[in-house]
Amino acid sequence: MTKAPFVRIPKPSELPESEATEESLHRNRREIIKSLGLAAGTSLLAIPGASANAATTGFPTKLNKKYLPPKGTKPTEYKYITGYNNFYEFTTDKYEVRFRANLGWKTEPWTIEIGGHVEKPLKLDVNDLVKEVGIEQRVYRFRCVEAWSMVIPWDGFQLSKLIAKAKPTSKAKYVMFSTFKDEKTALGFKNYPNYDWPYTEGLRMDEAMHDLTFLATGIYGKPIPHQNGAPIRLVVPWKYGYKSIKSIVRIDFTDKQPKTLWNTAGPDEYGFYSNVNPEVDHPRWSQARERAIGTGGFVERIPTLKFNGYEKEVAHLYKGMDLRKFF
Ligand SMILES: Nc1nc2c(c(=O)[nH]1)N[C@H]1C(S)=C(S)[C@@H](COP(=O)(O)O)O[C@H]1N2
Ligand SMILES: [Mo]
Repeated sequence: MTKAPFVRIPKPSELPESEATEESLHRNRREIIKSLGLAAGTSLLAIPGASANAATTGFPTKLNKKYLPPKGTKPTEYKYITGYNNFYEFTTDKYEVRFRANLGWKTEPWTIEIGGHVEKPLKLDVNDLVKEVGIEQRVYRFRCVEAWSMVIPWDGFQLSKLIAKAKPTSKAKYVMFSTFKDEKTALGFKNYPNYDWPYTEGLRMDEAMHDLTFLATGIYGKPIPHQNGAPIRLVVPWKYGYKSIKSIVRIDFTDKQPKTLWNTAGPDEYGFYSNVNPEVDHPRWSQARERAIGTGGFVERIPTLKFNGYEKEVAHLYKGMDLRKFF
């Protein structure tokens, strides 16, 4: 079967400390930090080639004060968010992704097709979509199933806005998302043939309509770098990171629970729901704690929270479900 992601504690020396600094990113981080009333952080380093394209519309964004950094946290530095990535279409090496995803891959223009149980199938240019719905900034926790976490200032818009445009019919019970599958762009399709490409993910309709469910086109007020899923990716902050599918090319409304890449690869290890839950361990490791990337020197182990800290907002969606069974 497929190889599951390995857990590896990164060393500070492995991070992109030596890249050239970029003044605009510094300014941007200072502004965010100021507007949040936080202490000034360390330097922000640019990634070569990042954001050469992507959805460039809608910036600068304004922070939505309803979605500030969760209590006791501050945003993870840009260099960690954009330097330590999971994007298996390119490579399973988290430090390599940012290089491999910036070797000529074009993400602008970019079209998303919307189909399945909708009144009328759509083809949308991402920049046109952003012009229509607008984007804002929100700071969310992000928790990978491999037990590491970050706090990320995303720019984007609520998925519910796109769903309203797509006009799903009453048959639509789930939403399925798909990433590109272009073998000329990325080596993962050939290098990891055991995965059921393209990468797909899914949500139940009420999860997709939830206020917190977000489509991101930016990070820290800049177009989203390739390695983070340019030009548009899902962000579902109360679920394990693999639900937050990158570089979306298709969205389909379905009447059945859609097939997902990780659930197909390991049904006993990666559930469809995948709500963050410190009480339900992964079969091969504990989910009770997580490594908060970029804190405490570099990595600090902190307790994992139920629904990744969003219990109040989302627990009602799962009333009556045994969350140990529907992991
Ligand atoms: N298309 C696609 N989306 C993906 C992945 C991937 O490999 N391919 N990895 C997932 C996993 S396991 C995680 S933890 C997050 C990582 O997002 P980040 O690199 O922006 O932190 O993206 C998710 N979305
Ligand atoms: Mo992940």
